[in-house]
Amino acid sequence: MMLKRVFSVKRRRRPPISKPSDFEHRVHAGFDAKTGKFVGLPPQWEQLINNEGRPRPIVDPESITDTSEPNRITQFFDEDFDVNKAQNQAINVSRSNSLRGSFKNRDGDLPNSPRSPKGNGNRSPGSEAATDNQQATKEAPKSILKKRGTTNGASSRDSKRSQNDDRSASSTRSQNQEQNTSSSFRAPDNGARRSNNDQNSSKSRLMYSDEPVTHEQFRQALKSVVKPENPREIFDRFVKIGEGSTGVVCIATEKLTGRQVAVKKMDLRRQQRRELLFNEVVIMRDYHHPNIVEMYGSYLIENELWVVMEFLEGGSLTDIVTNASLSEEQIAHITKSCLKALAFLHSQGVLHRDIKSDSILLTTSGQVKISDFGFCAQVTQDVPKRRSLVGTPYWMAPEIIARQPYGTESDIWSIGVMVIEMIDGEPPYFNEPPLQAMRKIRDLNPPTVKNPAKLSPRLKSFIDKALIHSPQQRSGALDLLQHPFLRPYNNPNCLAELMKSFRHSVC
Ligand code: 3AM
Repeated sequence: MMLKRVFSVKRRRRPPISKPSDFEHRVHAGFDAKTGKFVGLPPQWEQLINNEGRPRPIVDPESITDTSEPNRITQFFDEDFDVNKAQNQAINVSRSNSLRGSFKNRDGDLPNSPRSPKGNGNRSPGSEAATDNQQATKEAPKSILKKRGTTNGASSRDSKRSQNDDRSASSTRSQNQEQNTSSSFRAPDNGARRSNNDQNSSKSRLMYSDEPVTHEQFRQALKSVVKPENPREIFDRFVKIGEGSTGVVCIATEKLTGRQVAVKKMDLRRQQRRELLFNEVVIMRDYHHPNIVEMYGSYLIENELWVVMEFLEGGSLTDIVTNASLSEEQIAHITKSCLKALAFLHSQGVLHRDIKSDSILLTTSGQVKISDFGFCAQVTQDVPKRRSLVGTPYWMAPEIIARQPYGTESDIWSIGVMVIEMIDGEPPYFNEPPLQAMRKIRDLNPPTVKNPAKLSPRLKSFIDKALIHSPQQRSGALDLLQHPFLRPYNNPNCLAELMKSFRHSVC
């Protein structure tokens, strides 16, 4: 009887679901029974599954760049773009972020670069590629540029993707407001910037590229921001000292001066999002601060981007936190140095997005500098928030994990986690798999150190201030620099003794 009633219930008609359309086969994953491992996974997934060694940063899996040829860079600019609507017209974060400035008008006018701290058109060190820029423009294939009348011209794939993308698009768009109708594929500028009027005009003529961008085209774009020389003629005695998330790092010697430098070599074809390579070059080129690692130049050697920078012989803070016990004075000195760099970057609208002990380098005298700018992003007045999931899981702020718009405060959370690292030797939830840890960061009360009783009230209060769950309530870098935990300590040499035992060793 019951059964009868059940079966007599009229079946609801399923809503019609169309077949998928316009999809791309970007990832082909499989399982290798012999090795017992997954193969073909995007690097960020692989990292989540095989979490061996130091955790690596992840970038929004929704905007993974396929590194096989041909590839697409969807550049997002439309003519008659209305800045006021920008917040609702989302596009791809990495692209907006990293290739911002990779497009210029034919007249050589700069579409963007709001972030040169000098703001006066001065060229900054490492930007000696102006003539090369012109060359790149000539060489860049015109096919990748498409003038676009309205936003409706976007492909359905783009509009679908854009639903999850970063609002920073509007930044890029507004920064790229141009008066010319023609455009060409070019690389970031030499540090000059447009006037505020130009940046804020609500109507603009912008550039758009929706064609596949090949490896070669991408190379050409990158070539136009690097120095034209062959670094092998300038440096020799390359010795590998480590491997980061984007490539290997070597020490080398400058032939002319004998000075030691660090060279980061990044294979363009092996990047989670190759567009982010522009960050390494452009951010370090444009921003100079005593607590930021100095870049001397960048070069393109076949398929590798080489970033040559000052060599910090003390190595990374990770080595120290995992092998030594730091005093509160030393913790304060390191934290203060990082906050000074962040206060500067944040004042320019730059978010680092991967603050952790691995990104902090030291000299043997105990100077502390932030490095690894490969994941940073820009916020502006027009686009005060970012949205992409970018960072290293254990250090990520809850708002990033919760996919809420975030700003400079997310770096402050990571500083709080890094302070815990300096006390406990590892970040909170480090024994959990990354996804589990991220869930806990998002859902639980802010983490604390393993043994809070060991801390001075001032240090405890500092951690509590940095690790406030709500980004609105969290202090900024400048405020935190005034915190009583940091104020009493003013001895820049407090690390010198400890650093004697920490020196880079070659691999
Ligand atoms: O693998 P470890 O931690 O020994 O500290 C960085 C890391 O070393 C080091 O290269 C490795 C991979 O990122 N490194 C990166 N940039 C550096 C620099 N400018 C550097 N070491 C010294 N100076």
